[in-house]
Amino acid sequence: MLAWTARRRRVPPLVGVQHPAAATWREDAEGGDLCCPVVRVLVVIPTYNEAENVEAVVRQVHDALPGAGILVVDDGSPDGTADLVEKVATELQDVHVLRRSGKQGLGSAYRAGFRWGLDAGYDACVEMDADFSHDPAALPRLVAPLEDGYEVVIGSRYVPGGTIPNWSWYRHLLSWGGNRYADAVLGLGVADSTAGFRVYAASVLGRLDLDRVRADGYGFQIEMTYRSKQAGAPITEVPISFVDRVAGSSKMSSAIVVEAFALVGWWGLGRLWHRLAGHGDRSEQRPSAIMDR
Ligand SMILES: Nc1nc2c(ncn2[C@@H]2O[C@H](COP(=O)(O)OP(=O)(O)OP(=O)(O)O)[C@@H](O)[C@H]2O)c(=O)[nH]1
Ligand SMILES: [Mg+2]
Repeated sequence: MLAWTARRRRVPPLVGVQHPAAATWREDAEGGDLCCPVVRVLVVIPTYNEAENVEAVVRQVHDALPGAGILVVDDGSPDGTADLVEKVATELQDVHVLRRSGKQGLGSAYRAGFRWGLDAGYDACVEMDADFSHDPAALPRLVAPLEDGYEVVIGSRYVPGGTIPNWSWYRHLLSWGGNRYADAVLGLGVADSTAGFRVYAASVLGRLDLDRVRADGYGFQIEMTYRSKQAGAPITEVPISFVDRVAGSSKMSSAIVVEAFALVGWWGLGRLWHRLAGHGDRSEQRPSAIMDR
């Protein structure tokens, strides 16, 4: 953490996370000598009716990772969320809004945000909710493993140190059960595959073929984990505290839970078929036809 801060100071315009795969070598502004490779991080925040949260979350993300870009992907929120972000963007550097028409789902918003980030040349994209369930102060810890060559970092509630302080027993059961189910069926080897606070290196996003990712909500997080694993990405989890939103309303629905359950079952069948056909465990191979159907 200390080292991370020190490196960031050497290269002020960028988030100075060392990354073995990073192609960008920057010249030290003062000395003129070659400095460490740095990763340009884009924090992607999907929003739908988050007027009560969005300005504060953008400011806190900016404070936590001053060199990072921020992209809010808003689906035409009737409450004026996008306008609020545009106002903050006149004040803070590297803050952007991607306006889309109509609510198109969380997965679709992230896919659009990742494509935007890849086109703009960022080296890593962070996924983060706008409702303060994901603490902006945890961002430096979340991006730090990029230094060690990890391509996917998951902010996990189910590794030692991870907590969910104020959930009902019902939400606990749903989330924990969903995770165990996805792990058992898909062999993910990850404690929290439904977590939505995570980082992807651009290298893995480029290998994934985002056009083929189809799920939304929890299913989207599981699918991205599965596809990342198949793409051979080194994945790690860091503990986070996940708190329930205080302002605004949840967009979670039973349809999102059913979609995740059904898709995991479908992908699991594909995995089983692949094994029975004698192709071994396909959890680290290219995505199957069954997944893409
Ligand atoms: N662009 C876009 N953002 C969305 C959409 N649905 C939800 N979001 C945003 O995605 C983030 C997560 O949504 P939440 O409503 O908090 O859902 P959740 O975190 O899965 O569920 P809770 O635990 O109940 O909060 C928030 O920032 C939402 O504003 C959508 O269709 N489009
Ligand atoms: Mg939420």
